[in-house]
Amino acid sequence: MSLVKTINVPQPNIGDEVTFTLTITNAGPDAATGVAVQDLVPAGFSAINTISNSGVESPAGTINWTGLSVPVGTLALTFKATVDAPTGALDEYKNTAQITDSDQYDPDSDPTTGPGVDDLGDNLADDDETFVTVVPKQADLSLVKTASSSTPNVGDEVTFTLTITNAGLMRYWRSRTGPRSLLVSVRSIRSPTAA
Ligand SMILES: [Ca+2]
Ligand SMILES: [Ca+2]
Ligand SMILES: [Ca+2]
Repeated sequence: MSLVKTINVPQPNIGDEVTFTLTITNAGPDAATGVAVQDLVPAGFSAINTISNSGVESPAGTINWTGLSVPVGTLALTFKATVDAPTGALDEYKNTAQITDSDQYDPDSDPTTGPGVDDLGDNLADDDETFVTVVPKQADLSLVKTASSSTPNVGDEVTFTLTITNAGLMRYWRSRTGPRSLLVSVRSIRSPTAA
């Protein structure tokens, strides 16, 4: 058996609810029974809900499924969680999951040992362990306004420039004209009202 974890939105926004899917593949030849899967949801997510296949969250952030039957083919487990703002903690968006039990022998992985241990000591990747790291979108926007003259005369034409800078890693998708900066010019030739 093997396990792959995916997320429905690879680059969600902070505050989004996302759906994780754990796909167990049983390459046969027999159906697998007594299968258990554990998912460690990191600190960058909260409000875990809608856990499929009678999975239980206990303690907080750890989801366990037990007693699963996996026919030859695949079985998908899903749950939802909310993406929290980053705190800078190590691997706060790295989701790890593994198969932790099965009644049947697996020729290339061991459900009793998890990430960090080479199952079977064979120097081969362990296909019963999986992780997905989520990269939330960030757009660090700032705004600066400048005028073409700070001491214009009445009747002069002055150009104001608003510069929006995105110092974040991500393009700000509401900007239609450019990924890094956006220039907006406003012209004003009004005289001051009478004092
Ligand atoms: Ca395997
Ligand atoms: Ca393993
Ligand atoms: Ca191995």
